[in-house]
Amino acid sequence: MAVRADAGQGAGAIVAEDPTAIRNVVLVGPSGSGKTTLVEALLAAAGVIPRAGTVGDGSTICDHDPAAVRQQRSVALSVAPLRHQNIKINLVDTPGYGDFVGEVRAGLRAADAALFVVSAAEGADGGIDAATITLWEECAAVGMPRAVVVARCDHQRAELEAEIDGCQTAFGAGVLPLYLPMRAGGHLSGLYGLLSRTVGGKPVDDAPEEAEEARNELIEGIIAESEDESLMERYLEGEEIDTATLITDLEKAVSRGSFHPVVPVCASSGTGLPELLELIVGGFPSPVEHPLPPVTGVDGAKHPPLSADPAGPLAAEVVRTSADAYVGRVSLVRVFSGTLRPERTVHVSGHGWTPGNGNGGSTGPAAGDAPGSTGGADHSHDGDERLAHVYSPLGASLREVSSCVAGDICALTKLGSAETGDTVSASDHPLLLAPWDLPQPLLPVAVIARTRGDEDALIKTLARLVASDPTLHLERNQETHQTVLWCMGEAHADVVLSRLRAGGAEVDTEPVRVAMRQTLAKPGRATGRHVKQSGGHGQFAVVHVEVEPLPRGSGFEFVSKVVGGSVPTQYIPSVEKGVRAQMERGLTDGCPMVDIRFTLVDGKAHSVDSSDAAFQTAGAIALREAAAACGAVQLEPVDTVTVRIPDEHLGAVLGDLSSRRGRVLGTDVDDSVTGAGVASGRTVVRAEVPAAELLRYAVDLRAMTSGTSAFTRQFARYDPAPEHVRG
Ligand SMILES: Nc1nc2c(ncn2[C@@H]2O[C@H](COP(=O)(O)OP(=O)(O)OP(=O)(O)O)[C@@H](O)[C@H]2O)c(=O)[nH]1
Ligand SMILES: [Mg+2]
Repeated sequence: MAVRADAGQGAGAIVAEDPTAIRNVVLVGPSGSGKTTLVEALLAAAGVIPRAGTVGDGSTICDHDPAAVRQQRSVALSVAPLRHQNIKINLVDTPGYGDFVGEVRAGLRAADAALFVVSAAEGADGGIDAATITLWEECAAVGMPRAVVVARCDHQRAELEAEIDGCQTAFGAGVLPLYLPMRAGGHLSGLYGLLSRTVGGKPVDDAPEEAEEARNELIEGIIAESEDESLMERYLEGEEIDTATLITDLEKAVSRGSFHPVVPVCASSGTGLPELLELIVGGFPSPVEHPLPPVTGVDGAKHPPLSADPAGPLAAEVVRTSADAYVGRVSLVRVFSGTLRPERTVHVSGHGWTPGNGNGGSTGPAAGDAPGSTGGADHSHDGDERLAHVYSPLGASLREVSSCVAGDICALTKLGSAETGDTVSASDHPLLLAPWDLPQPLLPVAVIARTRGDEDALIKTLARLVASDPTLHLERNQETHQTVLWCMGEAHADVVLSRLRAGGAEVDTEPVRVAMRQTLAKPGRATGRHVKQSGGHGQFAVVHVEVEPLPRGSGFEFVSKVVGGSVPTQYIPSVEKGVRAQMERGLTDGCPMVDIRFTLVDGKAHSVDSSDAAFQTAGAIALREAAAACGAVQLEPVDTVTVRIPDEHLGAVLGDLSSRRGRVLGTDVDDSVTGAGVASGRTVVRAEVPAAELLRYAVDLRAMTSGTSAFTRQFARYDPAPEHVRG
């Protein structure tokens, strides 16, 4: 028995005993295409739930997060298993909205095959956006098996034939329908199987007109992909190839990722659901056939590749972390190798990701350059933890199981240090799985605790959120004194804020401030005089200085031209120290000074009253006096921005960059996917843009290009700020 229903505490939980009896399927596609509703319909059809809930009233298994209910769309990946023909199918629902692409990446990692769900309600193109096409291409690059589901077929605008054509145009080679829609009274009544020439296993006399032509096309497609080369010859000689052979070859081609069936479904009537389940069980690969991520020892030492073997070394990966009010931290885990059992000690290793690292997006200079920004929590951890129970997840509900074999997905609770992306392995055989690619969050949101009492809750909840969501970066800016959350977009920010509030922290947002700098407007001279000699031990230090602004990026230069000991040698470093401290503090508004040469030319000392402290103060005063005499110039950070966009948006993007005071450095063909110099229909624009103008660029660029663009940013330098942006 490969799959069984667990009795006892985990009543109803579906348990796979063998990886070959598992299919992990991720549902991806544009927001609103019907993924969550489809999962619900499949669960109801398989008897996992008594009836399907709806996204509209927030009663689905997958959209259980309060933010998902409020936003009426999925905001996180969710796992729901069902059993069909003695196979455990783990459906991994993902959000289609662009902000949550991190969840899609995790879902792809957890699964062995992908269902691209497009909507018949969107007209002939199924609402297939550029992001979905890019995802398709990425899956193609790694040979991920894929099929296309045309959902929402009950919609009155549904034009299924045009829709199927639209999918072929959008996704390209290898996309072919296995079924044609049958209609009764204008509604989808069933699917005509092109290979079997049946509807629901029964022959019909009213086959769709175009069925034979489509059948031939399908057969030729299958034969072209067949590993049996004699098949093509036999077919061309007129031999009727038997259906069983064709189905076997078709399933092999689907499993290899070279053939992509299109299946229309209607969640409300259930049409297409049995066909879809059959495709998943028969055509999609089991975890045994899916390549596993590379693995090393925790110190990076070489390790032989893993296989989906329940008896192999334990290697599992946290694909999602969430918090449950009752059980605390819940880690959703895909087991790649070995078997997870309750009440064992396991090893949990992180990747040492530090949020903010490599993130070009910083209010000030990029991380590394920025004295003001710190990465936030330290994510490097590596240690043993005790497992309590192992659960089978069904959306938010957890059912206890006695084990979870290689290839399956389960939930673990109370793994205190486990974060999304971490590897869980055996404590006596610790391993580290190579991390997956994650997008950079580029929308800064500054948060502030409403009261002092909320501060503790804010800090604690933030640490937890950052650990669970690798697309959320935390920056504590020491210069602007702001806590900045870097989010993927406004919908992501909304989820983050609602989770912060649910964690007990009353938080408000405030405008994000950009860390400015100052320099001197022109060269000049000044005197720093610190003399206090009325009673007791006095203080005496006088310095005469020359100052001048330096080119951008020069930093600070201190020169001494003192002759004849007018400032005693031991106090010259004191002057420098005082000047440096004043530069860091800034003049009045805490804005540090940069790019200045400070030359000490002369001064006076007193044999008793002069001291290190007195000369530090005199140096600081000299700088303040110099700034008062020469005037100060506000400098703002400027970033180098790289934007990748479809050519048709080039004009709009360039116009918008110039309205952001941007300076375009150049435009080029974006050949990052097509290869050097190969036209791609996309352009890459490089520009320099003041950071203050980029605060909402993530949102605005997406709106301007309908989500088809991407950008990165990297601190370049400071430039004089125009009057209206000066703080
Ligand atoms: N009539 C009808 N409505 C559907 C069907 N499938 C989905 N819908 C509706 O379409 C809307 C979007 O469906 P969802 O299931 O939330 O779509 P999704 O793909 O999960 O969207 P995201 O979570 O944002 O990616 C909801 O209002 C559903 O009720 C269907 O087969 N028939
Ligand atoms: Mg959804």
